[in-house]
Amino acid sequence: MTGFHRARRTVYAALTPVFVLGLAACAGFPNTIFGAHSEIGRTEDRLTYLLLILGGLVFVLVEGTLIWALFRFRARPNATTPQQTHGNTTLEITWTLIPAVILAIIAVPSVRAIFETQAAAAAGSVQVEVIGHQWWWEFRYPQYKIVTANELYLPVGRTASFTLRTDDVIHSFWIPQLAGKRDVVHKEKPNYLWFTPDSAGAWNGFCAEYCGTSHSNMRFRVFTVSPEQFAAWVKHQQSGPAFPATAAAPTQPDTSKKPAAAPAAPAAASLASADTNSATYPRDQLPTWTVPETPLPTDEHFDGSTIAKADAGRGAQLFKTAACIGCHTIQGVSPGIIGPNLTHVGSRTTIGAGLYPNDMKHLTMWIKDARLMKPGVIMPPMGKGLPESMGAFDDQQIADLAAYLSSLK
Ligand code: HEC
Ligand SMILES: [Cu+2]
Repeated sequence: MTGFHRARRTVYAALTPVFVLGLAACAGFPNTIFGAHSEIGRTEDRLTYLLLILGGLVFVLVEGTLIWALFRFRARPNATTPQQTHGNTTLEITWTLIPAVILAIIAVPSVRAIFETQAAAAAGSVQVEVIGHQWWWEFRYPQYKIVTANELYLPVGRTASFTLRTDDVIHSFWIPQLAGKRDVVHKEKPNYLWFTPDSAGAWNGFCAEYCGTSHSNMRFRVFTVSPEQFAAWVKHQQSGPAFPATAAAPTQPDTSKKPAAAPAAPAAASLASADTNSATYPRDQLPTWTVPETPLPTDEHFDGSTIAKADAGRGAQLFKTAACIGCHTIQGVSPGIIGPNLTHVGSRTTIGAGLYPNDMKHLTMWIKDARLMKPGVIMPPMGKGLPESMGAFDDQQIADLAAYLSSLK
């Protein structure tokens, strides 16, 4: 192989990661930070690119010089000692000045971005109070008197202004495709973040600050919808729990197989009344990356045959007298605030902070033994005879409870 060929091969090998990175940026990687869908995200992107390009230039120059020097002054047979120098004022001034100039260039857009992102949010923004809990997210919309969990709805084109607080340890609020991340550090000293989503869609959100056992299971979903859909969602969330349902049997089919394929089945069609349908993000349009595929614990067993016989009415009665009421709010039913508000839990696409799809299969297993499903959670097992159980429910009763919760659209 000639030197030229070898050099060409080296260049190709070096370029491969660059191409891979480039592809990651444009091929719709679900959690990419490149190509953000909000003005704040784009400001952050521009800074990132600038730093990447300038840093890349410095890297190539410095490494290039180093490699050139290694090659040029390599040991040769019979070589004499090269000319020795000590100190070179011109060189030293040059390599002090160049970084100073680069820093000055970087400082201008950095400081501008700091002022831009720290400015007060536009008037008329949607206010959202975010409260981080180990290991789930509470979302309050004070303007609309809505309390919900783990799924955020935002109108496209209107600024969303977040007040970030934690109930326990430090968390960090991050929606890579929209903007962020920002730490959630204190109960009384909130952090702030605002951005204006510019495209409709469903996005993944994460806790980005290690916060204990289930840190990696502390996710959330963001649905950016048209202002009309947002208004419908608000109206729906403000209404009381959907139970008791008027006519249709609230018993839910097992939709665990393929959430995306659901709408064709007649059973699935009855899941959402016309009202909830327009108020929630259409399940058949959920991008695959927002449908969780967390494997179920193999050591938890639930008698799936109980699901077909589940009765939401019985479940509603059970719920009222169970320990659930001490931890969960269902508007007009129970006052608990330790866990997520369940008033409209049936209209969410996931449970356990984005960990599992919200269907009868996962709901029943969650209620039976949440700690097996998600390590470290406060919610105790509710199944009969389980260690530390705060309930003594058999599988049929758990299926009834789950049917009741899924009816709370
Ligand atoms: C000691 C408090 C406690 C009790 C009792 C309790 N839960 Fe929970 N529950 C929680 C907490 C905390 C979470 C959030 C866990 C997480 O995702 O980290 C939770 C989560 C849930 C979720 C998932 C909600 C979501 O949006 O992700 C459901 C459903 C649920 N609980 C149902 C029940 C039912 C039904 C009962 C009674 C049979 C019950 N819980 C009893 C504390 C409790
Ligand atoms: Cu966290």
